[in-house]
Amino acid sequence: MPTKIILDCDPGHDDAMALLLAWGSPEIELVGVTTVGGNQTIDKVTRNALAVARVAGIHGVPFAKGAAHPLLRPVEVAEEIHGASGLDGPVLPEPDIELDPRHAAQFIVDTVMAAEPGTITLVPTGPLTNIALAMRLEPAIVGRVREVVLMGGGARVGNWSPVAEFNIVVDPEAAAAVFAAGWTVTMVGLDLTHQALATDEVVAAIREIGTGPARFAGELMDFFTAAYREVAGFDHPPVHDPCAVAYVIDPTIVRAIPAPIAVETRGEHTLGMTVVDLRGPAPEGTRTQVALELDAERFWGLVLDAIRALGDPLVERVD
Ligand code: PIR
Ligand code: CA
Repeated sequence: MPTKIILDCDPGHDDAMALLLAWGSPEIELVGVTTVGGNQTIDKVTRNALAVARVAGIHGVPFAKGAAHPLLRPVEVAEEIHGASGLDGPVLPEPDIELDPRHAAQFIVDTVMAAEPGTITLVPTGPLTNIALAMRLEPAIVGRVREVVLMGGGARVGNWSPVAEFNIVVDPEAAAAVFAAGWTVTMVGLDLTHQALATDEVVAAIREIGTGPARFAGELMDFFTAAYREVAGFDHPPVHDPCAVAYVIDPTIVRAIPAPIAVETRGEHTLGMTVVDLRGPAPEGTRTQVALELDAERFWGLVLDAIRALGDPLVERVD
């Protein structure tokens, strides 16, 4: 039985890769895609999500637009990494599917409450605004979700500040609520995702597949590589978001350990820091865990298999 997930994302180059991985993997049933303002404004990331859906041939999956703003703070986007569109690089096709009329938070509530308890995994790869709003709309989702596997934070590393990661720091109040809710949360943060580097060999192997989605992913990685080099001085960019999807597909490619995790919402220098207590056996009943090590070879194997499985949707269309 494939694992049912809702991917809550802000595409975003690596979010787009997460979508390709989720749709191309038989271990995953994508029951919905929700968007959240993050890497770019909500209208841009939503448009990008629909464009990726067209490239990947995603059909029969509801897409719902979510929060434009963090819970309390002003909008902050990552334009220098993802460009003016939020998904600079490839030409984006016009979307060919309609958005679900519901707000993402309502969609999450409806979907989780209608499903068998313990069957839906939430996979947030952007700021946690929609998830926090869904918890407020219907607190019972906390007891019904199977688990939350999120890309965000870092135990020992930041990117948007010395100690904070973008997804957490742009909406720290939302993140604090999600980590404290009491459901099982796996933090797939920078400690892990900085091991998922799109090396030249990886990008060449993606291109080699030769299909539309493969070319699209190659162009995404070219832009992302140049941006990460320029902005962060990385030789090869970390492709964060598909790591969370990969953990759902096969948790054995990740080493994760239970640890209490708190989100700093008041620090002068530490706002948005994920404070992970690694001092030693986690207290009984700890429901949060931190991902620390990735089997990068198997990870990229999953990504390549998924892209291969997508085929060439825009070519195969017969209408
Ligand atoms: C990546 C992101 C934001 C800023 C930078 N510098 C790099 C986005 C990615 O989409 C990912 O979800 C997360 N936020 C990594 O911080
Ligand atoms: Ca993201």
